[in-house]
Formats: sequence, C-alpha cells, structure tokens
Amino acid sequence: PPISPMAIAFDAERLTLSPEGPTLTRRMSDLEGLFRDSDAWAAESAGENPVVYTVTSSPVPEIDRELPQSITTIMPGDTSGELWMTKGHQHPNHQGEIYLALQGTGGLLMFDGERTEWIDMQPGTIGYIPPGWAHRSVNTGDEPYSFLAVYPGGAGHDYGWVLEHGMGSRAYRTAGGVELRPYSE
Ligand code: M6P
Ligand code: ZN
Repeated sequence: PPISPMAIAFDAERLTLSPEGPTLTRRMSDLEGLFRDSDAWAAESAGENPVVYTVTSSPVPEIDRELPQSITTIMPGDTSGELWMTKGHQHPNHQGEIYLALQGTGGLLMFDGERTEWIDMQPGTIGYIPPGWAHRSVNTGDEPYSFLAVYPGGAGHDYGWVLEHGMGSRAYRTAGGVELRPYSE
C-alpha cells in the first residue's frame, strides 16, 4: 500500500532520522574486489574487520515512484593509500539521484563507462548524479564524512556493474589531500 505523507525529524548534529527505517553496516569484508590492493583488503578483513560505513534510511520504502532518503557515514581511513569509500553502484534502470553533504569532507566519484567525474563534497554541497552514471562516495578527510541521499525508490542497486566496469578512477590519500589515479593503477 502507498505510504502516507509524513514528517521525518532530522537531527543535524547527531545525523539521525526519526522515525527511521533500516540501518545498514558495511565492514571491510563486505567490500570484496573493490580496493586495488586486494592483499591489504584481505588482511584487514581477516583482522579487525573495521566498519567502513553505515547507511541509515528513512521509513520510505524502496519501491517504484516513492522517494526514499538515507544518511551515509563513511569512516576516515585508507587501505594502502586508497581512501575508504562506499561500494558504489549503477542504477539498473538509469535514474538520477541527489546527495547533500552534511559533515566532514568527501568526494563523489561518478563513471558512465567512459568518462569519470569527481565532485568535492563539503557540508552544503549538493552533488547531482545524472541517470546512467555509477556513483561512489569517498571520505577524503580525517573525521567521518556524512551525506544525505535522495533517490527514486525503484532505482535499484547494481553492484555487479562496478565489479565489471570499475569506476574509471581511484581516490588516494596524499599529503595535500586527494589524488585521482586511473582505476588499474
Ligand atoms: C547512499 C545512497 C544509497 C546507497 C548508499 C551506500 O546513501 O546512494 O542508495 O545504498 O549511499 O552506497 P552503496 O550502496 O554503493 O554501498
Ligand atoms: Zn544510487
């Protein structure tokens, strides 16, 4: 059944939604095949297996024509220099999405299969993801990076696309901040 109009209380400091829907926790072991240094990934997964990011959702369901929201928080860190990030995905039926940075600093990496785009994200930045662009978020700072996402409920998450095609570039920590390198380097 369609859901009713609702108010969702957003706590801008604690970054909570109330009421809230499901929360997802992704640990290092959930990011298989994504970091360039697979040996380092395997060692971290078998060791402390740290939480890399969490996703807290509003109660709006992920079904066609609804417009769910979620808050993603990526921990600061890197694996052999490659900055901690979300898995990244493509929307199977090519729909757009909006991100609003809330806390910390990050980047929005997008790839359409040929072109790579990077948007620096800091609190107040809205990143627009056009239809057909796979998207991954990266924490470029040394505190947690959080952003709000709003997306079509029927968009779906194709993670296999990223495993097959990559993301065009990878984001590495440098003394000055972040450096993008070709995906295979
Ligand atoms: C944002 C949205 C979600 C997504 C989450 C984590 O909150 O884009 O749809 O699930 O980021 O990204 P991923 O699914 O790639 O792990
Ligand atoms: Zn998406």
